[in-house]
Formats: sequence, structure tokens, C-alpha cells
Amino acid sequence: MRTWVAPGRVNIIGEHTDYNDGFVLPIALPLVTRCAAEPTADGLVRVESRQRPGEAVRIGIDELAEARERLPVWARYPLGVVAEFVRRGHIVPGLVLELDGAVPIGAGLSSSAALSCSVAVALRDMYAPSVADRELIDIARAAENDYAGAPTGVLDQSAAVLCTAGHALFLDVRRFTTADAGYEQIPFDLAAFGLELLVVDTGQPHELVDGGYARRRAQCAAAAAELGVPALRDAEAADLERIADPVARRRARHVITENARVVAVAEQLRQGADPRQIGSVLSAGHASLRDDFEVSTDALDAAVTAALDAGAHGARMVGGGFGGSAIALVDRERAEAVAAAVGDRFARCGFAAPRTFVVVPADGARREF
Ligand code: GAF
Repeated sequence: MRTWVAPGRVNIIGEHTDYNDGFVLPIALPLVTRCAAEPTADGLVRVESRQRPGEAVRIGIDELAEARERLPVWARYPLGVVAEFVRRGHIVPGLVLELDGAVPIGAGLSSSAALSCSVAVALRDMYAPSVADRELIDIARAAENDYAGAPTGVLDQSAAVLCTAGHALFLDVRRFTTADAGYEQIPFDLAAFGLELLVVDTGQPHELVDGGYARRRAQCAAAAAELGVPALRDAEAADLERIADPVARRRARHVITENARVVAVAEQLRQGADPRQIGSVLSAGHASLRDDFEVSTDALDAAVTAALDAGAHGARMVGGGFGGSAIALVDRERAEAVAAAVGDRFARCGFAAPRTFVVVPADGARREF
């Protein structure tokens, strides 16, 4: 069997902007999902996951399109990718998939895209080498949206496929999805500045299939429609007063200000600025997600406040929210103290102990051996 891997991600800045045609700036994590795969000619897909012992699924490729409802939820991600390749006309004679995910599930670090993209790169290499990265990303997104029922944008799949070690990926979602342009690898070498990026996994599971994420998407679409623009990417702060509903206005304000934060951070990093300078922008992003977009939680807020109180240069929740993880930008020599301070704050608040770890920008999906 050969093995492919795809990573989880953290987004440095640019949350809930992807489905508004805006900007994002993720890095890939060193944590990956591993997909060992073998082609067969028997018309079947056999898939098992090390995280789901005893739940192996065996199904005919021609049954996939109809089988979704009776499959276990975890299996809809890998099988959704196979179904999507087939739906797009690629011939898949059969395959065996053995999955092993090291990206924590529900931590807001994009374990789902790591899973779907690891299968997608494996399938591409085995059966559809002409598929370019943009289509591969779209296949993984479609599998998650349509087959697994998770209404994501393209942030996570793009990060899982396009990111490179040592860089943050600046992605203009509209240009990328319409013209296969608009992405750029920006050096993000925190170690050179004596810095580290700390991830705090609150342990509170975040679930995209829940309604909160879909409701935010609908509110953003409605706000764009009210303004008469294709997406909130096209709106400006001056437009906000034309949105009648105060909640929709706050949602739109988050998207407009967040896009501006991505552009500002990308520009500072491009210029080679000391990343400490982006810290306050990251913290402003958190305040906006907490107050305007209302997707933070008490535990995420506690992680961010405790990290900042302990000397972090900036901190924010990452991903869709409603649980999951936060990041903190810290001086290397303060990393342990900041992690300890977050742990103390969690204990005092009665939250379960968080898991904290340092990450560096890693490579996107690839064949491992
Ligand atoms: C989740 C989604 F999957 C992404 O597409 C993105 O919208 C993110 O939440 C918020 O930025 O990870």
C-alpha cells in the first residue's frame, strides 16, 4: 500500500470570510491524517479508520451515490470524496483505504479537511492525475458539503492542499475559485524572531454540522442581498448603516473588518515585519468574532484573555467557533508560562484542562511513501 497525508490547519487571520468570497491566511499543521490506499478492480471501496475500530465499511462504487444516509457519519467524508470523483466522470475501478487521523477531532483544526484531502490526493494519484489542485480542493469541499452535510467554505481544503512549510497561505477566495489565481505563499518564520505559535485546544468540541455555522452563512448572504452586492467581500464599512437588522449589521461588520485585517497582516508579513506587530490585529479579530459574529465561547474567551494577560502578543479563537481551539503568539521564552496561565485560568473557571502545543507551518497534502 502507498500512503498519502493531508494536514490540519490554523488560520492566522480571516475567519468566516471564505464563504463571503473574501481573504484568508492559514498555515498547515504538522498534524496530519494518513491515508494508506491500494487500487483494486472489484468495483468496491473498503474503508477503515484506526479511530473507528470495528466500523469498517465495504460498499459498491455504483451504490455510493444513493448510500449516503445509511453510512456512518465518519465514513461519509472519505466515501464522499470517492463519490465526487465518480460523479465528475472519473473512472474508479475499486480501492482499499486505511485511515489514521492525528488531527484532533472537533478541535477546530480541520480534521475533516485533513481526512477528505488525504483521500482526494490518493485518488488523484491513483486514478485521475489530470485533476489540478483547484479541482481537487473543490472535490474535497463538495464531498464535505454535499455528502457529509457540513456546509464549509474552501478555507480548510485549500489550506490542506496548498500550504507549504515555513509559509502562511494568503488566499483571495474569489480569485482562486473563479480564476485559479490569487494565492501566495508568504514567509512566516516565527523562530527567526524568537516567537512561537501556541495552540490551545479547549476540549469543547466544535461541530460544523450543527446549525450555528449554517445560520451565520445565511445571515451573511442575506446582508449581502440587502446591500445589493454579490457577497460581503464587495461591501464597505460605509454600507453598514444600510443594513436594517442590527444582528445582520454586526455579522457584516465582522466580515468587512476581518477582510481588512487579513490584508493588513498579509502586507506586514510580506514586508518582513516583526510578527509581534500583527499581534494586536489577531486580538482584534477575536473581539470581532466574539462580539459581532458571536461564535466564541466562554472557554475560548478565557484562553485568549489568559494568554494576553500572561504576555502573549496576540491571541484569537480559530476556525468556525462554538468550541474548538485558540492560538496565541508568544515569545519563545514565555510559551510555557502562557500555557500554564491558560491552564490555571481554566481550572479557576471550572473548565476541563486544555491541551496546549506549539505549531510551525508545515506542508500541504502529499504522497508520503
Ligand atoms: C470552518 C469552515 F469549514 C471554513 O470553511 C471556514 O468558514 C471556517 O470555519 C471559519 O473561518 O472551518
